[in-house]
Amino acid sequence: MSERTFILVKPDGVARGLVGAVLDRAERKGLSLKALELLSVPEEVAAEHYAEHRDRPFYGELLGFITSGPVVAAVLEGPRAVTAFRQLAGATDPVEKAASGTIRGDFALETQANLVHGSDSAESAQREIALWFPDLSTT
Ligand code: RTP
Ligand code: MG
Repeated sequence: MSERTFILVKPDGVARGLVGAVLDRAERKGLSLKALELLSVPEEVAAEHYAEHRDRPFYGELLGFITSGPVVAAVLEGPRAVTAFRQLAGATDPVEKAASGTIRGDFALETQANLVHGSDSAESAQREIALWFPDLSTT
């Protein structure tokens, strides 16, 4: 059973030229691209995307960061795609928690500027795909 996940290469990843490295790891894992776009994130999309963190102390800073430069948004598909990409990304804290061999563990130093986002559940993926790629068909 195939599923879809939503991912971002965050502004730090685009600025550092790591888009190819991220997509390369995802594709080599076996996930396939269903949608791909380079864009500046509208404020409303950023706020909605991270709505679950609305009450956290870092929310304002997080919105500032995610809108600070272009991102690459993508939809990936494959068996257990949500978990598969979260494994590739590694834990949120790239130094103390992310294992080496993961994207964050190998390429990032900061908890905020941690290069990538990946949906954390199939429900989140559905919500995020509808938000970022409203025209993408579900078939
Ligand atoms: P993401 O949603 O971006 O895929 O990351 P995640 O699931 O691993 O982590 P989450 O808890 O959802 O946090 C979302 C993003 O907010 C930033 N963050 N900053 N300063 C802090 O303590 C802090 N905690 C989280 C990170 O950019 C994190 O990826
Ligand atoms: Mg998250």
